[in-house]
Amino acid sequence: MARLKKQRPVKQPAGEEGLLVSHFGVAVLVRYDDGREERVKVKRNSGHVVGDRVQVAGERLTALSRRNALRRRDPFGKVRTLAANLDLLGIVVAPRPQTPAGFLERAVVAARAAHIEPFLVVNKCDLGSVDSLRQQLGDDFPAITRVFSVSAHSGEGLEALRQHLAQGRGAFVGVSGAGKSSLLNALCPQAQLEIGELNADNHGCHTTSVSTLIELPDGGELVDTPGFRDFALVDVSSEEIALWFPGLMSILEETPCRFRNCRHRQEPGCSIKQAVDSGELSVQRYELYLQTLNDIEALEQASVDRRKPF
Ligand SMILES: Nc1nc2c(ncn2[C@@H]2O[C@H](COP(=O)(O)OP(=O)(O)OP(=O)(O)O)[C@@H](O)[C@H]2O)c(=O)[nH]1
Ligand SMILES: [Mg+2]
Ligand SMILES: [Zn+2]
Repeated sequence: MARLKKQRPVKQPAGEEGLLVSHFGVAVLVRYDDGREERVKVKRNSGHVVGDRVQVAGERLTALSRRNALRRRDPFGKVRTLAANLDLLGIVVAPRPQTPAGFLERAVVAARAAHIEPFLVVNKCDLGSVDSLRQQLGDDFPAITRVFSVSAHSGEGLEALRQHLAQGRGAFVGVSGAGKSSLLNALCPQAQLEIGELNADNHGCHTTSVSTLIELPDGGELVDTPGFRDFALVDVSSEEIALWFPGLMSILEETPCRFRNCRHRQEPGCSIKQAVDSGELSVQRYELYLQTLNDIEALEQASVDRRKPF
């Protein structure tokens, strides 16, 4: 008779459980469930991010498993995790500084692929030039249920945004200078985050350098993140991308292409190509999709090449 192997007890990480609310590179700030906060040292690039549930035992910090994480690739190709365990992603734009083409689309894809609900925040509504931006976003992102027009300066539109954010844990992303920290301060005056002026070219000055999770007075939590100019995708394969891409997703849901693995370039029976030909999908949107697809395929090919023997 086979002897039953003695089962080893599963080792539980001991310590007090809390939430990682800020990351300073070589230390993190942990908020415990009773509201106390403690700074704990970590190794640089320890992999812990804001939004992680952690256990702290003395100097040792262990991250518990995540439900999701929002990741992007920086211009040097390095994968950056912005925050973990998110319900909502607010993509903040403003008439100035302008948001580069494709930023919104890729941020929406990253959020949807991670099961995070994206929404748009059009900030600086007090500036007269905001109407055309608002109109264009309404046309381009019809599948996004919520577009909030707000002003951190005048307070316009903040009540509706506050109610939306009360649903769970969210994060703001956007280019430097869009007004993410200003909005957080307006939503939660105790936050007292640093604000930076735009430079002479109407660009932000990368004022926020660390992500911080703020508890909102009317419910919900919100992570302020440092601004960046491109949302290059991680976690999304060339096969999946169209399924999440704004404008393409709804067409594919209604009329799937003939081939399940269609990349929507030249394949026969492609409903995306048909939608471009009929004008249902704009050429600019389609080109943004192709550009993003090319980028992802190049990364996939590079990773195949790395695995090849010499
Ligand atoms: N007119 C106007 N200006 C605003 C508004 N919100 C923010 N600003 C200005 O925009 C500039 C940038 O604001 P920040 O809040 O620092 O922008 P940010 O997105 O946090 O920038 P980073 O931390 O660099 O990513 C500041 O000069 C703010 O005063 C607004 O509602 N209206
Ligand atoms: Mg900021
Ligand atoms: Zn197709």
